[in-house]
Amino acid sequence: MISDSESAPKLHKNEGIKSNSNYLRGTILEGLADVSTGAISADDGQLTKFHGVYQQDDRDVRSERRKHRLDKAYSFLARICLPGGIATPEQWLVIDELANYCAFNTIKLTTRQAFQLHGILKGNLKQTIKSVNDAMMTTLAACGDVNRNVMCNPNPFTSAVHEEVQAVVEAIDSHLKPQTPAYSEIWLDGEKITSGEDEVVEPLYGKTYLPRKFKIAFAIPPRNDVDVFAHCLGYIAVVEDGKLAGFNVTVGGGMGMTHGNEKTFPRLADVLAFCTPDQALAVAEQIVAIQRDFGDRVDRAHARFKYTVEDRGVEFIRAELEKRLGYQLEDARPYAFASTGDRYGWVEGSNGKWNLGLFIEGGRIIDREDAPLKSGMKAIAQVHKGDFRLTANQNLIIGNVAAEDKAGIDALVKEYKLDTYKTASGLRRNQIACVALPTCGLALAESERYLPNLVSDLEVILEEAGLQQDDIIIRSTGCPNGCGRPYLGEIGLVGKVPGKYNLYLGAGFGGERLNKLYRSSVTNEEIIELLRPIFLHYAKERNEGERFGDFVIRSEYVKATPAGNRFHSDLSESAKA
Ligand code: SRM
Ligand code: SF4
Repeated sequence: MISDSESAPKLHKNEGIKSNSNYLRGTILEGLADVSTGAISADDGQLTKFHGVYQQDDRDVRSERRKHRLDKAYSFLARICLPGGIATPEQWLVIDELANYCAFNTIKLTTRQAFQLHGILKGNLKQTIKSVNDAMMTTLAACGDVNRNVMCNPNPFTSAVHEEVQAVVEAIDSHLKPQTPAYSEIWLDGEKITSGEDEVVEPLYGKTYLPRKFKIAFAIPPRNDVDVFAHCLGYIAVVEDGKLAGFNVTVGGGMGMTHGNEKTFPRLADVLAFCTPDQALAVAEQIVAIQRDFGDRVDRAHARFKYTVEDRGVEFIRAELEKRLGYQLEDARPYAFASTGDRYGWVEGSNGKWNLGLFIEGGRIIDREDAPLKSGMKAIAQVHKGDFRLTANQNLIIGNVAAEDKAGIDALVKEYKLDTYKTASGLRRNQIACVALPTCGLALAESERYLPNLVSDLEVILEEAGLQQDDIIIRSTGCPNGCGRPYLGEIGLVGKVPGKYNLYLGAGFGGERLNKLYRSSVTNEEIIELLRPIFLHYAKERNEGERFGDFVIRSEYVKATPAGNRFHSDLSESAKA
């Protein structure tokens, strides 16, 4: 007879780290105080993620330092949450100033509408996080096995509904934050940022939190700029007679996979049901609780909510949700998306204020000799009276500008060469590249430092084909984790080894279809050679209004991917080679 202890599968070791951490305290404080090393312990490294902090090292100098028997060049990444991507000019100036104390002296605008500061030395970490909190922002739950920064279509201009949706976003974001006092104890010298008792204060998460990270996004059709189907839980605003009627709720999206492991795959969310604005928060809480109770705590590669939905089925999730809510939800209502991209240039908002969409290559705010972006953004933040909105495409909107202030902003944009959206090709304007090297410890190949150069090479072909201004979505990542949502690129590049990428084609322009592997392990030259005839073919034979991703399927370069569980099937012989 098999005893319970023999038959129960062994939980992943991170479950023990969480459980024994005294609600995310671990020995982080002791580790920070240890001046003999620039690093912290591996277990604490898992816990600091919940606090929005990752330990990293500069991979550009790793082998050189190894040769000289030096420790790795350790530093930390802090991710700063901005629900819906909104920051004030004052907050921008704080981040700008903090970046000056970081090894890389840059601000990164992420694909989930957050700020990242890379290269913080251990000794500066506490003061950095304190300054972030003093400016009414937080790094809490920017990472870790909890709900992360809640995303929202950041464009304030389309309708008053946007403001209403943003209010729901902020309520859910705040409601799903971990409640442990550990964060304030460690980073804010014990200041209490939450009400409640000092003891157990995790009514939703409990002491082992979630099996894995959890992500929520809100989209407002016709724009799907947040890639709502890539998220664990999504809300698609339903606007009827100019009013917010509610949301179609989506469940089970996610991008990450592992090369060579077909049990892992990107998956687009299913549309589950409709909820009213008043029900949205309870829906989020109960979906998170379902994942807490049913998610896989044994195999972290199978622990995302997308696998819970895939394995148990969307009907099970709906029934379980309704049981926990104590009421039935209505069926989903019609919706339609037109694109996942951003709008550039000036657009007047429904409130009469103006919004300027800027293209920020790779989301990297940095001073380069030819383009002093960081100084330019600082100069704008010093005079701007509205807000900033980070987009899910790593771009930036200078929001809520009064008509009389437009000329002043324009002059600064021109002076600091922030108006690259005017000259960038359609392909460049629609690019996303994840960070990858030198900071990302998981990168197998370059991404942020590679994609702009590839796009320059491809622009020569686009020019020849007359496609310079056509919007074509290209996305790259340095590994298959999918931080730049590459499986939703009409062209997707995913790093395999240094200098080689898997080339994917055929995602839907509105973010409703995954792409498919076209060629495996190809070099830069091979990518250009492979794409050249396809671009020329597209220019010559596309139907009126036909998108590149649809064309490559109609022309049989790749088969369509109807669902995540078919991502690895229906490959052509050359893709398998
Ligand atoms: Fe990500 C891990 C960067 C959005 C899927 N991601 C990482 C880490 C922290 C590497 C690590 O664990 O050591 C990267 C830090 C690199 C660096 O130096 O900055 C990293 N992810 C990023 C950012 C900064 C990419 C960017 O260029 O903007 C994005 C930060 C978002 C934010 O503000 O929260 C970022 N990551 C995403 C997205 C896109 C999204 O959510 O829309 C995904 C795919 C969607 C999803 O979650 O399925 C994503 N990141 C991952 C994964 C794979 C998760 C999985 O299910 O397998 C990892 C690795 C992991 O969790 O084990 C990862
Ligand atoms: Fe790093 Fe991979 Fe994410 Fe790129 S996709 S940032 S290489 S984990």
